Amino acid sequence: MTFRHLPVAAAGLLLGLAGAGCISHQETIRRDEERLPISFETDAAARTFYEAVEKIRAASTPTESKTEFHIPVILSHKITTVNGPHQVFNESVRRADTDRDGKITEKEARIFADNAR
Ligand SMILES: [Ca+2]
Repeated sequence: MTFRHLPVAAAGLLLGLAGAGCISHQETIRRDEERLPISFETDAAARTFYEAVEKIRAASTPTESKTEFHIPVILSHKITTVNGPHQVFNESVRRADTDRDGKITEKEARIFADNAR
């Protein structure tokens, strides 16, 4: 092999490594949490709260985080974590139940719905 064959040899080595098996791993993890227990003072409070939660859910894009790790040619590792719908519900309960008594009153539901985004 002469000096002018070096680029060809290097390219061949890279192709050989790639052909020998670039380890590629891709995974999606769906993460959710338990729904918080909550009660409602009245049916109207529940209806107002749930309508506001749906409004928030429709307006939000799912939370997603990505972890990527690469060693060129040899290893590629990618993890995507997607948060589930209970997180929106639980965050809504925490925002709406302002006195933390485990019950959403009509007033709390109305204030929450007026500020739902
Ligand atoms: Ca309350």
